[in-house]
Amino acid sequence: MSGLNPGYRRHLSVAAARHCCDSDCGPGVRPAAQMWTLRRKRRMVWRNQHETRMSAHKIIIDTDPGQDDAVAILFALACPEALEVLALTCVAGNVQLEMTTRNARRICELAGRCDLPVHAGCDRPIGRDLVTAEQVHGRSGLDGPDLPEPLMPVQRVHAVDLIIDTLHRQPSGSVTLVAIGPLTNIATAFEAAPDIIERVHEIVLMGGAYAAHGNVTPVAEFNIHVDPQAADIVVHSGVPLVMLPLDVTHKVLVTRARNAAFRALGTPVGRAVADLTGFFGRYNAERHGADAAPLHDPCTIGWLLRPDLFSARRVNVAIETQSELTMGMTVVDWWGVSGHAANATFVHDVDADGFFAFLTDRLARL
Ligand SMILES: [Ca+2]
Repeated sequence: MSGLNPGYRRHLSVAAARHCCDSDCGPGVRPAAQMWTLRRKRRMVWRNQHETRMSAHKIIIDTDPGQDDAVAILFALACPEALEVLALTCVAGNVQLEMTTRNARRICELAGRCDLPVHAGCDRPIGRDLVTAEQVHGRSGLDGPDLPEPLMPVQRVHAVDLIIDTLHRQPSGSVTLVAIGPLTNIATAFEAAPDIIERVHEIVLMGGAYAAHGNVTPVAEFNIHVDPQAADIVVHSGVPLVMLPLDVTHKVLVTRARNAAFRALGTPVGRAVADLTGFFGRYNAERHGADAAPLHDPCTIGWLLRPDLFSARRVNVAIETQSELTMGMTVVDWWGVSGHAANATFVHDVDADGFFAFLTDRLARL
């Protein structure tokens, strides 16, 4: 326990002091009548969707929204027959935790899912200062569309506790963790309750790079670079792992035609996704001179729903945690020269046209 994330350790001591309960009256405390309405709405949505969710794959999305996180969340929520999103657990990454938690709720409300539990998690990496990416995502982390302030509450339960409790409560092997931010929450949960590791069905994460090189340093991808210690804990945990690195996400490019297809849906969600991906595109145009931006995080949901669109290879992946020069580099043993057993399914190629056709079709449902 001594190696736990300092923010989560502080949460544990505060929670113990006040005998924290599990009610959802967290930071956004609401009047009783408003809470009753929210709870009633939640029950109604649950009843409406219960039938279709019976056979759906249970997932928790651990996220730091982020425009591409937002599209990933919408993508998942558009497919309730295949994916049952149990909760969104937020982590500091693209922007500070307060903003990622705010943005997650804005996206839920855009999708008409104010019933979905949103939990705030770790506000800093395990062993390093937080690095954010406002230069990519804007000051809010979700610049682009004009989305209102969220009304739905943040759940009182810490995201790490939610992950632990869910994995204890659900049948072993039935819950997949979709990680589209730094791995701080998940690694902290693994450190606090190692017995949950064997209960995870698998982790599907966006992160890392091999032949694509880095996007925040010459060799490191952002999610891994922000918390390399967390990534190291996860890749060495023995949990079944699927990685969607820059090698594949840099092939999933939002061209003008693909952006126009989102807008042509003619729905609030379609317009918002066009605005989100358009903002992302402007950064890439200014920084890299590219006319199309990669859509990183939705690749995880695409993999879960349509693995036939992707190509992958079983490899050993290790994380650089010592050298400042190469901190957060994913060292991928592509040719099996290390003698170490494979610990990850490394996704490296995609049918991008098929991916965008599928994504756009599903977003039309919201
Ligand atoms: Ca993200």
